[in-house]
Amino acid sequence: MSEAAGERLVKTERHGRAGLARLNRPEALNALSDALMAELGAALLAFDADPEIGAIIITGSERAFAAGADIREMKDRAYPDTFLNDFIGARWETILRVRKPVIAAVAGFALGGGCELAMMCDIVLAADTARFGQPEINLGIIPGAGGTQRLVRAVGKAKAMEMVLSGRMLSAEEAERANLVARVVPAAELIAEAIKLAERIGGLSPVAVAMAKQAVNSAFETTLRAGILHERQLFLSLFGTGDQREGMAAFLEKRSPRFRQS
Ligand code: DAK
Repeated sequence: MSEAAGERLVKTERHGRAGLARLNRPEALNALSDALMAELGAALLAFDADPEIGAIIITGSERAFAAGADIREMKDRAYPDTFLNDFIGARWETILRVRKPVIAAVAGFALGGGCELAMMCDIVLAADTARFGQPEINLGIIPGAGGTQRLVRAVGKAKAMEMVLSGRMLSAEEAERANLVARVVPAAELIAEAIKLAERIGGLSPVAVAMAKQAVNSAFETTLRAGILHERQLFLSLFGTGDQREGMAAFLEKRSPRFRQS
């Protein structure tokens, strides 16, 4: 719950087969407190377990997707407690347990942990107002939720090094050029576009979608050889599904497929 007014820190909405989780701490630019991360994790796992939902969207406000982990909460932390409880790292990694596709719909600031959260999502859609950065160096720390690793894989060493060492932010346009985001859309259309994308994915074969996500993540996380072997196993196993037979029959019968969605 939010500090003020007993409001939830993460509000959820359903739009057809799209589940939307909206970060709701506007007064702190959606700073990612422990309580917010716990609510976000619970919302994501609930959508993941819900057969009516096919894809998930995380978004923030017009001004900020999230301006990072909560600096007020972090400022008095001290080693070795930081090491022993790892800032409750498990809360930050709940998103990695979600099998359905997760889309980050980013408007405004996505900084520090906010940029890291977006990078943990499967697809990043950016409003033309979005700004991405890893400004931790200004606080005397470095990124701690994957920023030095996922950013390098997304944008390459040169740009990642500049961002991490200097804290410089990227505009939405620069982030798109650098392959940090899939697409930039006008801010007014961000949520509608994200829902359209989530609904499109959510209408496809759930098992094929989950395996496609796993296979692409293998490219990000393993060697080429291991990734290709993983892809092959997933590909072959899809021939044990009704959705493969339905998808191919529908193509040949020139009709829309009716995938099993639960
Ligand atoms: N934490 C707490 N409060 C924040 C905040 C943050 N990250 N960002 C903004 N706020 C608050 C401000 O304090 C201010 O509150 P009041 O003063 O009104 O009470 C309110 O939001 C509005 O912010 P500003 O007044 O500063 O607004 P401006 O438009 O002037 O500036 C800004 C916007 C985004 C440029 C600025 O707020 C800013 O620089 N914010 C901090 C950005 C930042 O440094 N982010 C990185 C934080 S470090 C880990 C997990 C996560 C992490 C690490 C490890 N593990 C699991 C191990 C992540 C670390 C980080 O993200």
